[in-house]
Amino acid sequence: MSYYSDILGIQRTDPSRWRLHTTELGAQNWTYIEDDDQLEPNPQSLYVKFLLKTDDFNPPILPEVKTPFDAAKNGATFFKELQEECGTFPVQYKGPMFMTIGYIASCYFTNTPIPESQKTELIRYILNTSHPVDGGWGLHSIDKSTCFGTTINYVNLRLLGLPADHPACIRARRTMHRLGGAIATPHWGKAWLSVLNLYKWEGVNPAPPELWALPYSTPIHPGRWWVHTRAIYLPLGYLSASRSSCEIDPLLEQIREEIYTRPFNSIDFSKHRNTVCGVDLYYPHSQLLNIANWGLVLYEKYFRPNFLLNYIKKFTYGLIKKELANTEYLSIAPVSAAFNTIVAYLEEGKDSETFQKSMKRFQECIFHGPQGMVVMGTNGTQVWDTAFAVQYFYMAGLNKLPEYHQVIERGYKFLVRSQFTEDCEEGSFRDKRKGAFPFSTKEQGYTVSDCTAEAIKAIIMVRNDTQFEHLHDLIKPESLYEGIDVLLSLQNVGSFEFGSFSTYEKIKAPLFLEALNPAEVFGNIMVEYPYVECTDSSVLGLSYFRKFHPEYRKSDIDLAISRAIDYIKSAQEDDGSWYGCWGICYTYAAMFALEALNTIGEDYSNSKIVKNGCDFLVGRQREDGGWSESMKASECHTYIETNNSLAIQTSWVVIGLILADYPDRSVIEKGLKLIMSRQKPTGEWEYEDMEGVFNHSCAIEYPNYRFLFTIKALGLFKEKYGDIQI
Ligand code: LAN
Repeated sequence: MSYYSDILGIQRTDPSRWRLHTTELGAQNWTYIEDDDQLEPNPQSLYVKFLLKTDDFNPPILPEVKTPFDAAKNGATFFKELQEECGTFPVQYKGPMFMTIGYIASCYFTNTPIPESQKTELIRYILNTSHPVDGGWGLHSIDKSTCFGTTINYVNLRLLGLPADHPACIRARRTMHRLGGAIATPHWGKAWLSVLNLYKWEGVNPAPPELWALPYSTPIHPGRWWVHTRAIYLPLGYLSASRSSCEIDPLLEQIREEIYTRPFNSIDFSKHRNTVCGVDLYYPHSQLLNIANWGLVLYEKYFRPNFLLNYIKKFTYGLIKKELANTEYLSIAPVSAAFNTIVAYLEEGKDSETFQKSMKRFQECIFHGPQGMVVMGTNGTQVWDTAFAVQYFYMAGLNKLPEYHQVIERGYKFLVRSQFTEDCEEGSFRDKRKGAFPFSTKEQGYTVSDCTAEAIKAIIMVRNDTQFEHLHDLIKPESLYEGIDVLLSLQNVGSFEFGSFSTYEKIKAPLFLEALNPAEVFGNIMVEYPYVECTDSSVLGLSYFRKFHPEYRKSDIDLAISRAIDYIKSAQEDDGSWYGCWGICYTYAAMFALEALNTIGEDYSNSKIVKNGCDFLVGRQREDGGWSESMKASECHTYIETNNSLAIQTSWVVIGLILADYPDRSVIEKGLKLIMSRQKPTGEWEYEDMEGVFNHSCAIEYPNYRFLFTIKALGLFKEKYGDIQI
């Protein structure tokens, strides 16, 4: 089955045997066909051939490009082939290097075998992403080597079967020891190592599940935290309070002796709760957190009565069950999914439906790609990317050409199917979601403000198009009203960050709670924050809805939009920029802000904010007409470029400038030329650099952006100036 690649000596599987299955609701699963007879009856999709660069992927050379619109059409012709029948555009949503440990640890803990083909490709991905200089790994795939990344990925390799004397392990071990050894790994690393019995729980800062039993009115109640942090600390609290670790075995004994700079038994772990490698630290502990931890350690050691521990375990497991029910056993994202799976195993056993289903659905987060397989940041990007695809085909005027109708139709149908039709279980600390939309799939179950707004906008575009009259009734106006109700309910109108929108919920606790952020490697994880991009998208969705449905809650929507616009204006920095939290970085946020301001008629000629926003961008145009920003910009909150211009960042700026009605067209044309120069004769744009980020420190790829935003930029130009040569 396996053969060795000639150059690197890394074992790999046969790319022509992999198949990707997508369901009506966008769930993605990979299978490897071992049986030769099954190959022909199950042909490989074009997307898989493209992704894995199989020998038989030969896209046609498209007509020569003369105008920006020609480039948009060629791009769309290539891109449409990547769509699945269910309407989505799957991608390997990779970047974070701390997700795979969850899968490996939960399989190891529960004695669940990993299929050989998957094992081979998981190893290959880790080896292919090791740092070229020192053989370690970072928090994300383009990071410097950190103690966290290096330790957990070393453990991954060993548990996946790579021998300790494999050259990659030898190099990684050297780097790990240089960074202080596993003792210096941050909180989440210590937690995973403890689950695997490679570290001791007494050396992990407490994550007391008792917090869940506080009255909800307490500002630090976890139900008020950011949904991800809450979801992770719920099962982590359970596991750390019950000191759960898997059984020790000879392999683990060996690893124990490999990952530290001293013999395992000579380490007093309780002294190392706060030992964290300096290279890893993005958000060091506050004094407040250190004091709280000190008190909690004493409480756990001397004062926590057994009956309370048992009660709280039952209580938290009840909440985990609700989370699993609300997400069809997926959990919000893979970090908590892996912890939840282990807790389900401990509570209900290996044969239980809860454990089996969680384990099965975890597979949807594991995605193949040219470098191998990896656990992604979420179970996909389905709704977000599809909403953009449908919208941008309209904005680029591609809806007028029949060859693009199928893409729009499939995308629209998928979006309609992805709307939430059920609310969450009572007592889940979740808000009303019926009518809203997620980032990935309906089954994942979490409302996101901007995803709701962008999906509603896309759906309305198709519903207004007479060419698709036969599809209008797939969704009733009342269902859109429900979505708008949820969106309006998400605006921060209390005492926090008035007028803004956050990601999944309103801000529910004071922002200074960040002082209790225990994770060390991320910023802004404790509570919801105001996000300018989420606010911009919400304005786009609301104003588009208002235009076509003036019959519904018009005055509420007017008020929400004007409050949101005030927030967007107040979020602009003195130099005219907006800091982007989910894309890299200022170029991303500027595009959204300028588009939102455009919807209320503000442009370069009549708005100082828009003028300053444009001037900030134009002042940073490079010699070749493009723009570029590096992940460092997100980390350091400063505009920092990369060596080369980038097609995506250039598209973001061009879109912003076109929508702001920037008067000097030559600036825009130079940008467009750069975008066109990067397109291949097949219509494709290739990967250039990281596009996305989260929590200020972790980079993540959005592989569809290189089609979505380029097509939008090129098409918007043609819609404004005509199909002209530049
Ligand atoms: C995402 C991906 C999408 C993203 C946008 C829709 C682009 C954004 O506008 C709102 C926030 C959201 C939904 C988002 C939130 C955080 C996520 C889920 C991620 C960046 C993908 C992975 C990340 C998740 C938190 C990773 C787990 C790690 C933690 C630090 C908790």
